[in-house]
Amino acid sequence: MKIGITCYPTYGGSGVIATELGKSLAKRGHQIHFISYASPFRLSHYVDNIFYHEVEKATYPLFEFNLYPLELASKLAEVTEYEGLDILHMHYAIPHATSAFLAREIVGRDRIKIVTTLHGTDITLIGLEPTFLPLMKFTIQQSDGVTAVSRFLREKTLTNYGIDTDIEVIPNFVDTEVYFPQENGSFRKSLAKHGEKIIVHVSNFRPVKRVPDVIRAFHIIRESISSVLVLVGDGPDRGECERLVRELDLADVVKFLGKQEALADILKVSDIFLMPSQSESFGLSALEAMACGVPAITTSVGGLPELNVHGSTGYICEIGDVERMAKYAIELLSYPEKYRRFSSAARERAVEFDVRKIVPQYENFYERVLSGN
Ligand code: GMT
Repeated sequence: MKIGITCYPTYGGSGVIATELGKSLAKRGHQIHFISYASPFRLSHYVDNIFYHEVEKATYPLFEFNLYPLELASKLAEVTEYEGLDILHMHYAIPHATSAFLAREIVGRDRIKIVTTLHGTDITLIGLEPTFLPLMKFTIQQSDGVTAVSRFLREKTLTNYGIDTDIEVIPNFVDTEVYFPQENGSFRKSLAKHGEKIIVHVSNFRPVKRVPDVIRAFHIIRESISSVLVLVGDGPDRGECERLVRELDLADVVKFLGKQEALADILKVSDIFLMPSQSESFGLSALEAMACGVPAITTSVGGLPELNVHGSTGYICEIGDVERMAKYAIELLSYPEKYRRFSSAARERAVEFDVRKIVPQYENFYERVLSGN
């Protein structure tokens, strides 16, 4: 099949999933065309069967507003026409699937099928804005196929928008041959010079991630366990987090690494993964940590309980309960045998979401959409 993929090309879970999906589909013989305003950050080297089409910005001086959805629609129509695409797979309903709808009107409804994958904040935040509500509902209903990354997100979509569209749940995935448990003494030493335990968090530091809770939980953990905190990613809350670290006198034991390509290497030497989100449709970075054998301590929101099994692969807590997060981390780090059990259970659970198991679900879904079933 010839598939066009549009996603946010930036450092976030949906862009990772869209790009890794494209790379895996290309390896399986499909022709993949990425269409966006920038090349996806995970598309860092040449891959056979993959092409990238950059959306051109309108330069007309009168246009002092963002025309990206229209520019994207034109590019989608052009690539569909000239590359002979079968499917446009849009990640995020707004604006990507809305642009694809326009492109399908341009080329003709029988010419192309639209698959829309819902990732989370499109449904739980953006789509609920009164401005976008009718557009979100329309875009979902106009898609030829809709997938969601968790059962939570499917139910949320059906409830929030009062629609009866069939929504297929295809969970996020990880390459467990890239993310796997591996001791690396020298790298671990560069993060924890005195052999401390490594607590890790990965996110885009948006308020929904509640990163200050990670720091507050670590502040308690550190009173009982010799440990360091590694924070990966960047975003609007980073400044507040840096101030909180200084306020709690933790600057010597907290590392802000910013956005990191070598995420797998960092997770492989980590001991506990913390994800205290307010909302999380799936929690891709928790899956990546678990694949490295790192038990996850997360909140019980959204799709997280569909991934993280309480008392087996880690623990789940209520939002804001930093004391309980710390208590669970201290418990795991105090009993090596228990830790080993949780670590191997986390790895086993992650293997259920391996890319080689999940990508065929997308292929099967594409076939059904193309055949009209
Ligand atoms: O908030 C983020 O983590 C970024 C956002 C995105 O657009 O990548 O993540 C969403 O999509 C990911 C991939 O499907 C999910 O793993 C995240 O749980 C989801 N974020 C939220 O629902 C807050």
